[in-house]
Amino acid sequence: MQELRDKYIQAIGSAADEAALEELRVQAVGKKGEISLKMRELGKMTPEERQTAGPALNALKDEINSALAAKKTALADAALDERLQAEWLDVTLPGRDRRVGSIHPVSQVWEECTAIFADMGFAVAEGPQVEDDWYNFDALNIPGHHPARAEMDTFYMHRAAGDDRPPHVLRTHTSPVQIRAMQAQGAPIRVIAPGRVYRADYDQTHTPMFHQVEGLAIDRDISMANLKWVLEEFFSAYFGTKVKTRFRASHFPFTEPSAEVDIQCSWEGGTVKVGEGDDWLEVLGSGMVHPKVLEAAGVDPSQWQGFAFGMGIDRIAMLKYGIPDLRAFFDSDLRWLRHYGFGALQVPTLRGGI
Ligand code: 2NL
Repeated sequence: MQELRDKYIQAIGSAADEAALEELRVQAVGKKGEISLKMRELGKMTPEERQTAGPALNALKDEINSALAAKKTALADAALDERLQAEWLDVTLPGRDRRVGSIHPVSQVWEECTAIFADMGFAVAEGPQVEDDWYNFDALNIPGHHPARAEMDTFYMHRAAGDDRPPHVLRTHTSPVQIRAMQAQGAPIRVIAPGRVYRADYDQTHTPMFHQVEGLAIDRDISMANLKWVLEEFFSAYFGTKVKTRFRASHFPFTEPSAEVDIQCSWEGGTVKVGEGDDWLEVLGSGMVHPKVLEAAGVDPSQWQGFAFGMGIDRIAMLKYGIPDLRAFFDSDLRWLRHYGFGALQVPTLRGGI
């Protein structure tokens, strides 16, 4: 009996895992285990023998059962300790940064302009970026000899060999969109035309593609006073503070009279602040739509009149976000220009050409 006890107590003590422990339990105290068999033999014993062997066997069975239970707990604790060692986690580590996208500042400003003018009753007009030269120039009273029509400034598209119609151009402003809008809906009309425009120019303040928003309001008695109100309302909403404007007489072929518009600003330590101080910053061109332009667009200038203006979205985005170099917006997109074969960009002003 002592031998039996030592054998099992020792084996239980050195069992490597729960499976080994279960095997020992079956061998020792299972239905056909060694101790159970010995208990069955009690029946063959004399009553005296049975009186000592019976309790001894029961005590042995209890001892083995508790050794099994104790070892089982010890194994589980060891397993848990091992996992805690292996699977620890430093919850004080900083989180991993997620890459987040964002809307390009030019797109944000584009949308903001659209929303502000929409509040003043302007609808959005859109049109082609590859234009007929009539819409881009002639309808706007820009004569054939005007410098804007020189190849240095405008991207002309090639015609097929033998086709001698005037070439298409990449629109140099969104004015042709407004000509098309007047043709389509007549007067009265209140639209803005935001969009991409193209000029063969590239330096710190010019990119070959940039963004413009033009505005047009035609009715029976629209005046420059209405223009001034609309622009002051726009700039105050856009910059979030009251902004004064200053009109300077100017000249455009498509407006008469014409004015360049400055907004109030301060210059301190090389930074511009809009809506304060007594300096001025030129931001747009404007005027009363020239009668010839109204006529070209099918609107009777003896019945209707109105104002038009044009400003650079990129420029007012730079002012709002403090971006010093226009190329910051588009440098990464030179692939795009190459893709579309802007051969005309091989002009001396280009950094290295394309
Ligand atoms: C500038 C000049 C301007 C317009 C754009 C316009 C459009 C039509 C008729 C008449 Cl359909 N005018 N647009 C008028 C004056 C100036 O832009 O220097 N923009 C940055």
